[in-house]
Amino acid sequence: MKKVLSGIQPSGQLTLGNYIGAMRNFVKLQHTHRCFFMVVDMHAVTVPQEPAALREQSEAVAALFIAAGIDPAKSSVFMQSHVSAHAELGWLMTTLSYMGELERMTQFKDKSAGKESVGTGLFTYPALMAADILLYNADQVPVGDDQKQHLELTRDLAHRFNTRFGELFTIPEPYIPEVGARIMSLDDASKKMSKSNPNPGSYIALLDPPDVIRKKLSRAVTDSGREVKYDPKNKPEISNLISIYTHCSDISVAEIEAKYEGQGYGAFKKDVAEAVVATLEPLQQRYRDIRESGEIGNFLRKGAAEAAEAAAPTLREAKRLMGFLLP
Ligand code: ATP
Ligand code: LTN
Repeated sequence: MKKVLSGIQPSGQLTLGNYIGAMRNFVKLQHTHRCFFMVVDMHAVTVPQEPAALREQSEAVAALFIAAGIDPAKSSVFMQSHVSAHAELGWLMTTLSYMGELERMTQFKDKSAGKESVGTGLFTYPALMAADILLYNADQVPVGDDQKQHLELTRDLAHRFNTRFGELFTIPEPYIPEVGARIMSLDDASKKMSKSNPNPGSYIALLDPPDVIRKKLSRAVTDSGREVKYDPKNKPEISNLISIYTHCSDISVAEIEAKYEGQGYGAFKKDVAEAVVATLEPLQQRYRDIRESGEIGNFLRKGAAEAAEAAAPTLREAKRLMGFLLP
């Protein structure tokens, strides 16, 4: 069975962008692949996190994985920090990566722009991400468009290791949705929707109550004109809402365009909001049930044990090939 691994940072409230760009595919792939899904807490601390908030968000993200439809009996769901092999192989990958290639990473450039001091963890972040993926010899990595560059680097590091020390790592492929790989911010369609945006009006959080969702979508910025047409270049705001709509309904992009022909934006925006509410309400109910059940700790322990078992032989072999004396 081919393998899948992905991770989401507990760096804030998960958004509709995380759901459409990544989590939905997690759920889909678990039927055909051996899957590992992590809450990447060690990545989250590459920017400052308040400890109590980090703890709460970590549990919330784990519960949202399950609420979104990931079956912990089928897939391993775990905290990155519970499997120490990530930190260890992460260090080995750091030693294989070059300053120049890490400096080119756009996520690093965006997150460090204008900051007076930038943590070194933010810089070496992609090496840890490479370790996450390579430890399990993942074939496919479901992510949003913004992670493509990190995946390229992972492939380069895997190839570098294999040629320098001996064949070990599978070269992973990104698995990116065709529409919705980059859900944009509701207040500015030139930026991706992001959970760490300080303006909550810029994103739909998966746990936003229905009225908040309606309000945020009614205030979403729209392009001038009144044609509901999927044209990301010339109509980025409306195209973003169309992507959201098609993902939260069974209506195709072409059908949406036909449905609102000659009608302007008003009715369209209302329907988008209702589709989002209908998609998120059952997920929110499952989320509450899971949090109340007190079971999260149990499935995270089980997931970590499975992951540790799968990761251990790869880490050991990587060390052996690099020339470490094995205990
Ligand atoms: P942060 O803002 O804290 O950097 P984020 O919202 O970008 O976080 P991540 O934890 O970095 O979220 O991403 C988790 C997954 O969700 C990744 O696969 C990422 O590509 C995907 N993703 C994040 N934002 C979007 C988006 N706006 N559209 C589509 N996919 C997204
Ligand atoms: N860098 C990713 C999160 C992440 C990840 C991973 C995704 C960490 N490790 C391994 C896929 C596979 C992000 O910022 N979205």
